[in-house]
Amino acid sequence: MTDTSVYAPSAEFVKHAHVKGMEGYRALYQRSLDHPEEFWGELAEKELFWFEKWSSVFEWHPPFVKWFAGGKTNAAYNCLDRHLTTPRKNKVAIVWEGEPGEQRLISYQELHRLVCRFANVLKGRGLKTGDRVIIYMGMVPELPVAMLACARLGIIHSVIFGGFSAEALKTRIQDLNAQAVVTADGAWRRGKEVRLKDAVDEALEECPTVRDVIVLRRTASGVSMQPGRDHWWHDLEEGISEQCPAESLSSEQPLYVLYTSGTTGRPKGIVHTTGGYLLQAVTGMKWVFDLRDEDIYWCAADIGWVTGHTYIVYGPLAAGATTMIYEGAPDFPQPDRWWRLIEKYRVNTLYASPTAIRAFIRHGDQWPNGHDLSSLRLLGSVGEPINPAAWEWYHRVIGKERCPIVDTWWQTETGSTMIAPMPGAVPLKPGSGTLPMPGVVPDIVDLHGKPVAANQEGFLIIRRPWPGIARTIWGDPERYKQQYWDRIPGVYMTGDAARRDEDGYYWILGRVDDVMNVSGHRLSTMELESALVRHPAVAEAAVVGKPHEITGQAVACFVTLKRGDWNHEEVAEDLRKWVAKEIGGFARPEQIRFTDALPKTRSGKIMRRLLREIVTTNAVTGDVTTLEDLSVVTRLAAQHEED
Ligand code: 7RM
Repeated sequence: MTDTSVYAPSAEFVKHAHVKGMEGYRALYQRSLDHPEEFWGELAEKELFWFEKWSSVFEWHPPFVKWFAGGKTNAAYNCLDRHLTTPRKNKVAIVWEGEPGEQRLISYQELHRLVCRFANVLKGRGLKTGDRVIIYMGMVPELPVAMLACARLGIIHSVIFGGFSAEALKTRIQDLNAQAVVTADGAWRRGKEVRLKDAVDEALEECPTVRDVIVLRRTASGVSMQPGRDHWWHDLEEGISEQCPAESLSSEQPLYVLYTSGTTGRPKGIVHTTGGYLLQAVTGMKWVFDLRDEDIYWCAADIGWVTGHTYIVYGPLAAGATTMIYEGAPDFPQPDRWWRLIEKYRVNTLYASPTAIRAFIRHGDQWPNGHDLSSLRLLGSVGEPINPAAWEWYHRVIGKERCPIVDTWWQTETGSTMIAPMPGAVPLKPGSGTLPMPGVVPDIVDLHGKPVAANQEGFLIIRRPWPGIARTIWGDPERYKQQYWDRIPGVYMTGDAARRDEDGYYWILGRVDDVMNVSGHRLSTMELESALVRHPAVAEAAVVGKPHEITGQAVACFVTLKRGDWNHEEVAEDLRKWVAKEIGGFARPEQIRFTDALPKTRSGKIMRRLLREIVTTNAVTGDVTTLEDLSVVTRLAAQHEED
């Protein structure tokens, strides 16, 4: 799978970069390992505002860690107030475009005003430091306003992606015993309304701890309001004070809880705290996104998952950036919406997922080619391994072979990017997240924790705690310990398989349970999927292992074809030959299933666990609350019965 092509940063890019050349990267990295306290301590002083200085940089009592203990700070103060004494006060903080086409440009000063007003609304409902507020909204500016208002008061927020069902919402509210819900009447998605308030009403039938529901009017389509419990956002803001000092909070004050799927059916509430999280978020803006003050920076993720938290809200705002938010679907009203946005706002940095990129490949090059994308200077990828074909397309068609692509490996639990290139320093290899970020000490080990040789596959672990690491799982520290720290004692288990090449570059092979063994050959689903999508007829593919009497596992493929008139039997036969040619006869798929969509999480990850269940038992059990479109699974299962 190693692509031998290497893309060194251009002289032009290096000239303006924050970190220049490999010497620049190596010096930073080495210092972060040799003198971690000085390294992070100096950065914390330089990059963040503190009401009171910390007494220790970190305290490590495995598996629990504290960063900047004794220090007092506030995430909202860092994202807003401190910019108001600088020329950034009139800079655009948020560029927003609604799906129907409205535009808002919100300056730092204005965002500060909006956050103070809403923080006073929360205070007025009796909410205080340590309380939990659920935020269930679409991608409107009031979503970050609500997050920052909570942060201002030390209220722990939990953003639930607006596409989640009432059922998923309910279990999360219950897990947190939340006191309030902030929502909207609805959200726009592909020209249709997502009825958010209806889902809240349904969820709250079994959530006795929720006293207040605050409802933003977005779609004005009419919702039911329960007297005493439900309030319109604009009513509560009437006559409200615009003064609201930021609370001086412990560096270790929980900032938010974000739910993520685990291997069991029960989602995990990942807890992030304030000082360390924010420090790594803000430093990554320079190191990975090479942020300049004049940039229009766009992370096209949803705020409902960690990429949006760190790289739409906290990182960019703490860094004083202009962060763009687009409310709706990428293909609405036409598949060129993203390219239109880039042209219109002269976007400089685009950070997106491979799954989005593959969807655009499927729509065809005419959509991006119809727009001026020359403002772009940096591209990013996150969420899953990017297959070489998608990398190449992104580089050529979107970046015009001019923009470095930062492939960033990280997790909800890590808080910010962990393995990622500094684009003015580290030569790129398509498909590799390249090298570790400062303070990050990864390794690749076998089941007993023993490091494996170069190019050998193994478990990706992290040896030392870093500032932004999740501190625990909400209400379940024991699960945190077992899940991440006990399997190989004393190290953080990422759950990913990877290998490190002779240059020290990391290649992520996918989740550990996505690695198959066919006739004693280790095969990664990624490797197979990558081979399949190189075939001219294939748009997207997911591969899972199907239990097999003789070979242990057999390769089962779910394939989405590009538009066209295909003879499925012929294509299937062709694909078998193709895979045999690309990888080897042993990898030849036993089963190929065509489908017009793959089951995905809301953040765009293919849910191979479900596909595995389909090929194994023909039924789907376990947690499906993170699925984007449940009907996809039902259709696949039904199709199986027909076979
Ligand atoms: C940021 C995010 C985490 C899992 C992780 C990996 C996979 C994420 C990459 C990647 C290869 C990447 N958080 N993953 N980024 N694999 N290359 N650049 O996605 O908690 O939702 O997912 O995603 O398997 O463990 S997450």
